Amino acid sequence: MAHKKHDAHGSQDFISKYVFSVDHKVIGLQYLITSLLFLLFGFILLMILRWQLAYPGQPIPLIGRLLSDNLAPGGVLSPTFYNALGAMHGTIMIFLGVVPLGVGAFGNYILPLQIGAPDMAFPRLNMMSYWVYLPGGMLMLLSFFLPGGAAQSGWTSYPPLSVINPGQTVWLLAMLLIITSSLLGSINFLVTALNMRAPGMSLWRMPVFVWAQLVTAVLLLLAFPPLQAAAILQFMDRVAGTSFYLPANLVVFGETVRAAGGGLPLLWQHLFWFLAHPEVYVLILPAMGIVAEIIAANTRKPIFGYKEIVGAMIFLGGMSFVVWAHHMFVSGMSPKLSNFFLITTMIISVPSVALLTCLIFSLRGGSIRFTTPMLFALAFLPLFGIGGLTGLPLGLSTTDIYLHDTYYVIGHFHYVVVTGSIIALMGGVYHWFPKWFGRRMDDFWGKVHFWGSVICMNGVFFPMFIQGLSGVQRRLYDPTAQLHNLPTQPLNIVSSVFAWLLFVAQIPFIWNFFYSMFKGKKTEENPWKATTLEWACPSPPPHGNFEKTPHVYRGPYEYSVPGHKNDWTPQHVEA
Ligand code: HEM
Ligand SMILES: [Cu+2]
Repeated sequence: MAHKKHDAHGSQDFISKYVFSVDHKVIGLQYLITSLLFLLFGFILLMILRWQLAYPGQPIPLIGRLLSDNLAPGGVLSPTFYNALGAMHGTIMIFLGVVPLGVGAFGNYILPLQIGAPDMAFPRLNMMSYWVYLPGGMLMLLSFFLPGGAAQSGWTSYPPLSVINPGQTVWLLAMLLIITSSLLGSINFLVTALNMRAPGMSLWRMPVFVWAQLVTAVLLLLAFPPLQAAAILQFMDRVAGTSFYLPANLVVFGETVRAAGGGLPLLWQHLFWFLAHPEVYVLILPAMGIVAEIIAANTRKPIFGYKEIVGAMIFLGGMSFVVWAHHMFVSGMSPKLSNFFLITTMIISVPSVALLTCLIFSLRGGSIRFTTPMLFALAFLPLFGIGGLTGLPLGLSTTDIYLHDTYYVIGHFHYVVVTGSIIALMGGVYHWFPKWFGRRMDDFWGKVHFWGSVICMNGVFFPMFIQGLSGVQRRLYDPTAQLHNLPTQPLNIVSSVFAWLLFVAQIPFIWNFFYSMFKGKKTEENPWKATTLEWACPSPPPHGNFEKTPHVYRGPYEYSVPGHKNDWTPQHVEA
């Protein structure tokens, strides 16, 4: 049912085609460009912050002069601006960068194609998701220029700080928009994957990437409403004089903050982490889906344990709702309760290990093509492994009491989100670029980008484990103010130098991306000789995607099947 009738989609002038578009492909690309820009911006914030960490109290060359006097007097970052950089970095990277990239960009573009659908189930809702996300993101950035400044209470916005710190009101408003956008999106993804599959595309014939998006959508749909509610309550505490989170008789600088009070700061932590733990899987599941697709196409064999991978994803999604308080072991909960969360956390590590093991076994006996996307997928495996394994000591309440709020935690989750999610998403950009633009990215510069990124990422984040183990706290403005931090202070310089080099390593990518978009080598429908349906329509796919609705005859990864003509048999090919 490739729809010839376009009136269902409204007219096709410039604005409705490229700006307020209802086509999932255009919306996917809008998300792609926007989220990449946010990632870059969040990264630049961190490069400024890393100067302070490496050379505490010294003026920042060049940038220091550009910043106004109240942010960086004499070119030296002020402590409050340092906090704002940290908080905004975290918020931007997670809510405006990685999630919109993994779900908004990849999910939107690839999912309908992989299930053989002409578009998302609700194209207008889809457009609205983007047009709520973008203003939300802009509002978030705008807060830097407002009198109160940007949020300073970390990406977790813990009360009581968040209720009394300036800047947080706009942060909350922006979050309400961003959450709304995700909710609208997740409904759309669910209905699309469940209802719009081409004939023959049974659930067990859906590519791993589609499953990953489906589980992700369920997580978003169930986890975000509590945070939405929690954020509204915090907003009320700030502007309407309520006291859901402010404890009674809170004293700041010798003065009692408010006559009222009697709220529970801990309530926020529960509501927040009930979202934010599943969110971790929202960051990583699309990445795993992408890695599976890339590995299948580049080993020329079916991925190992397709059903086990899908089962593990579903189990992971379910379990992710009963582990949240492992972020709160030091909040004074009873040992019985902390044991419950310790045990569920150990259980959830099982499907994660199973998933990774399946992906590693998929390499066995494959005739591997070391293309640029494949290099990213290969790097993902051990590096995400480090991220996952270093999480275990954080899940054990005894060791976490020492490690909590140290740089070890920063090291751990950056291995997960940077050498995990981001590496995979980068691989995905190289993998699907030919589909998006009908042209290829340059392989040489792709490999330069790959090696530069992988080496520098380890250089940035590995030292953090050592710092954390030796007791360096996170969110420190001046690490040298405490004697026990002095021996590891040189590692801060190592980390920062690699962070700046990491930025340099992104330049070939940015150039390659935009150059190839217009001037790259032209490519046909299926340049990787892959089996899934997105490769069965032209590159880039026309409005409505498929000339005629494909019929699906087989599973997603029939590579090197004995007796078949080629070493790949696409899903829509009859025999
Ligand atoms: C690739 C370059 C990146 C570098 C060099 C970097 C570095 C850092 C550092 C040094 C901190 C600690 C800041 C402090 O002392 O307060 C930090 C915090 C954080 N980062 Fe990153 N990061 C990067 C990417 C990311 C990504 C991709 C994400 C998420 C998807 C992320 C999420 C966070 C979060 C949530 C925090 C905690 C912020 C807070 O304390 O409120 N980072 N990062
Ligand atoms: Cu968690």
